Amino acid sequence: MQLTGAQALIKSLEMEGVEVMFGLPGGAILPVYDPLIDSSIRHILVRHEQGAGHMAEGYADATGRPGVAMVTSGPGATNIVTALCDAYMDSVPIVVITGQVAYSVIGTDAFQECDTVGITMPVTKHNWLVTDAQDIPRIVREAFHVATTGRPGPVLVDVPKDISNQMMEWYWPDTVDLPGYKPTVRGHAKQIKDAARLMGEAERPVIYAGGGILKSRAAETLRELVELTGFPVVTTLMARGAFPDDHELCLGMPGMHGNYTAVTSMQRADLLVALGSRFDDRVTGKVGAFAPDAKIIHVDIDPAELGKVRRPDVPIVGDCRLVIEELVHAVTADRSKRKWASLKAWHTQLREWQDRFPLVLDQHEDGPLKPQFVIDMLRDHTPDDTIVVSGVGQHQMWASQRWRFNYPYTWINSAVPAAIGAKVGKPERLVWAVDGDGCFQMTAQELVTASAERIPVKIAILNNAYLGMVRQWQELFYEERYSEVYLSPDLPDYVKWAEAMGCVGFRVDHPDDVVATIEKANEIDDRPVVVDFRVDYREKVYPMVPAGGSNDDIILDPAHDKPGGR
Ligand SMILES: Cc1ncc(C[n+]2csc(CCOP(=O)(O)OP(=O)(O)O)c2C)c(N)n1
Repeated sequence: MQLTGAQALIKSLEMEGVEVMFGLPGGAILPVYDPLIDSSIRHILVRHEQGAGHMAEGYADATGRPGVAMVTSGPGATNIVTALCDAYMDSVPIVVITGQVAYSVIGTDAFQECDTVGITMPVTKHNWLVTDAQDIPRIVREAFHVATTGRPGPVLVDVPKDISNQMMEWYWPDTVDLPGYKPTVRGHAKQIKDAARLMGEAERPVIYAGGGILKSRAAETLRELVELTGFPVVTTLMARGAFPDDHELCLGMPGMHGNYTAVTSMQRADLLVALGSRFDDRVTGKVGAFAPDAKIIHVDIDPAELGKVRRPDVPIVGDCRLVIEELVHAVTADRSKRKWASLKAWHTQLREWQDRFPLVLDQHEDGPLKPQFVIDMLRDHTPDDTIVVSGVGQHQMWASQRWRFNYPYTWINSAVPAAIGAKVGKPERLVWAVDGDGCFQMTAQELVTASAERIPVKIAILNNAYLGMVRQWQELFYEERYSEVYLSPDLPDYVKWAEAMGCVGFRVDHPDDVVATIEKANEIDDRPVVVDFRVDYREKVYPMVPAGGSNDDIILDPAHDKPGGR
């Protein structure tokens, strides 16, 4: 069967099981948008290509399936670079198709030409410039394989316009043959045994669970290991939900804005079992002072992670789920041979820290409205499996700290567009984005997309009239010299803006109205909702470990003696 390259591309995406893609057309990708009309694939027309990339990420995070985005050459391609970089840093499997000027004119500064493969090389796991339409099915198969196997990540396929128009003979490759790419998925038997031995000797162990648990769909297996060993678990920002917050062995989020117990348990640990985590600087603080007495077992699918920041005593390359399964067997065998160290004193110590240093809530009846209170009310008045999506800043840290994540795949970053992608992938779930007023202004135009496509996401703006997290740093570390962080509470008018974008808009500035408004928003199912919560701009995120400081120097909320829940 003879097809054009463009037809072959769409057919290849269908063969890969793609049901939905996010994109925006232009000259160089026009040939591919034509056969899309006859395809089963749902296309969601975004208002800015960055949105397409983040939507693909949100879709991938929520469903575990790769997200797909398609954009044109030049500015279309450069607009999606932020999302590619984000997906690369967060190991999110997305496949991005870009149009390119005709292969015959590449290098002539043709209209909307840019070196997309060159620009995106450092922020993709791999990318391809297609030079022959006959290669398209093979390349698409390889692209999905590379994006979703090993350490997942973004890939990009750049398709010149003349290649899209070129005829090819259709085929679908049965297998993928990439001799240079064979990720190791099973842990080394001796290392697994060594790990079990170390685990049996530990008196103050902590499982340091990272995003790799979610990427490898290992949440269930992790629970088995925890219940077998009694080891407490911290879940990093990328791993929130990988282990249920309501479990008695869950300590919550560690790191710069982690809670006292999670941070201090790692500092005092004699063993860290790092599972799919990368010793990020936001977790370790000053590396030289991090967990000084801890031996390290480090499990990661990416060999480059092992020893990158901290030298492990037992390095294990492999898929987290498979390695944890192997660890469960090894631990069971080891425990049948000898008595493991008692964890009683450690558990008592952890409980004492939790009781002494809970997260605080300082909401007065008459206001001002506290952002932490809004998060608590959202948490308490939404179903347990609600998907929570966040921007970046104070609101993100409060959401991550205070939400009780009891289901995996319910915590996603990158705000409005990622929320839209998540809702497309999981239409039966409630999706709430918790956003800052600064972040909202960066990607809000995608609410037009959500309205047009009837994707009923809900957005809670914690409107503190500032780039709050930056303001917090200027207050604490630049002697309250506030430089370019003021935004204004009512410019823009978020309710009017929401309405102009086809959403329902609400405004809340008193604590008494929070719950009723959340409940009203939960009821709306036919369009997006935006709630402008006017919150106290003076609130800061605590606890906090100053950047570059030791985790031992954690600063607690000055109000920590006041009543509040963990
Ligand atoms: C694209 C981008 N630009 C700048 C920053 C730096 N930054 C980190 S947090 C933050 C403040 C965000 O303000 P807002 O969305 O209002 O959230 P808040 O901290 O007030 O909750 C900024 C600008 C960033 N993370 N990303």
